[in-house]
Amino acid sequence: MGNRNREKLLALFSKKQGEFLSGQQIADLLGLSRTAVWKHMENLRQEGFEIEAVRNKGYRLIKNSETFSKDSILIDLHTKFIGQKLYFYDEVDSTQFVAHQKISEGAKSGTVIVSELQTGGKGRLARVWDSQSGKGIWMSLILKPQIEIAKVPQFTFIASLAVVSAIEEVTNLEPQIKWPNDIYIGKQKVCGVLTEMRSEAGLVEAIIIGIGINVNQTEFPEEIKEKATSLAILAGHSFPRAKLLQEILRQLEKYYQVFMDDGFSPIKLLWEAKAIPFREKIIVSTMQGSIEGTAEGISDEGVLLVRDDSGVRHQIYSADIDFFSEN
Ligand code: BTX
Repeated sequence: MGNRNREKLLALFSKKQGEFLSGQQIADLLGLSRTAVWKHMENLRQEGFEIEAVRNKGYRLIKNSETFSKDSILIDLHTKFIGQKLYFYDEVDSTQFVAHQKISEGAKSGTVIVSELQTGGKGRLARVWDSQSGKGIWMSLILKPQIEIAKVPQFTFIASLAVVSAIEEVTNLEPQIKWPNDIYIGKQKVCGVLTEMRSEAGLVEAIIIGIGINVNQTEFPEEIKEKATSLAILAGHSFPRAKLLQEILRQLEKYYQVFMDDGFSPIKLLWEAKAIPFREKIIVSTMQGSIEGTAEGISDEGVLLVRDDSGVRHQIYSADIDFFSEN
């Protein structure tokens, strides 16, 4: 099927939101023969779209496909800009790398990169992010807000909040944010967020938010099988990834708008309600070493404040904290 016609057809269905479109209407609008329309429907069905055909009424799209594809994500996304430009790959090294390339090529704010498989998925500090094929959501979002560099870490809060809200919306599970960039359910990790930045002459050129969610895995590699879990393992059934991804993109757009309109304060409040509370006494491990002290919470700028035992207050942007060892 010609790509443009297929996109137009999906856009038409999306606009009609479940109503019937007659074969003749479709043929006229797309400038195709009735036979060509019929062929397009067959192709879409083969891809997993459920299309109902009724004599004298025409065709309608019953529900979103269970398949994970560019079309199944875009068809009823209804965002203003986040994800409206979407690149979908079968395999990449890391969606973060692709995002960097796309920025160099002039990608617009809101551009999203998704891949079925990452061969070099990465976490913070060059750690490996296990990105099995066909099971998870591995995505990067490019944003180009005009903000100071100091505010960039606040985007990890926006992203975590969006992911938690989306998981809550689509599943019955209760995810929680583990500062700074992980999402846990119970004591196991289901998602990691990696916020990167491109800057030029002291200004933010682009922010790249990488999100990895374990959705339908049933097993994990030995090294992480204790600490990692998936939504499917916890719920006992799999989830349609396109639906979850759509919800994530909508929530990202919502909280991004809140941030742009009203700043970090409302994000911080909402984030705190979804976060695992800090233990009073914590050990914070950073690249520079570890600090033992009292957690004083998140500042109005989004940094963790820790007072060490000699009374000195430290501002921590990113670190590893053990939240669970005493339980
Ligand atoms: P992080 O550094 O906080 O966490 C990385 C650590 O998490 C690893 O060292 C490992 O112990 C554990 N881990 C690895 N894979 C998984 C997994 N699938 N589930 C649970 N735990 C795991 C977190 O970094 C940020 C991860 C961002 C991943 C996304 S995917 C799309 C985008 N592209 C890309 O390359 N990275 C981001």
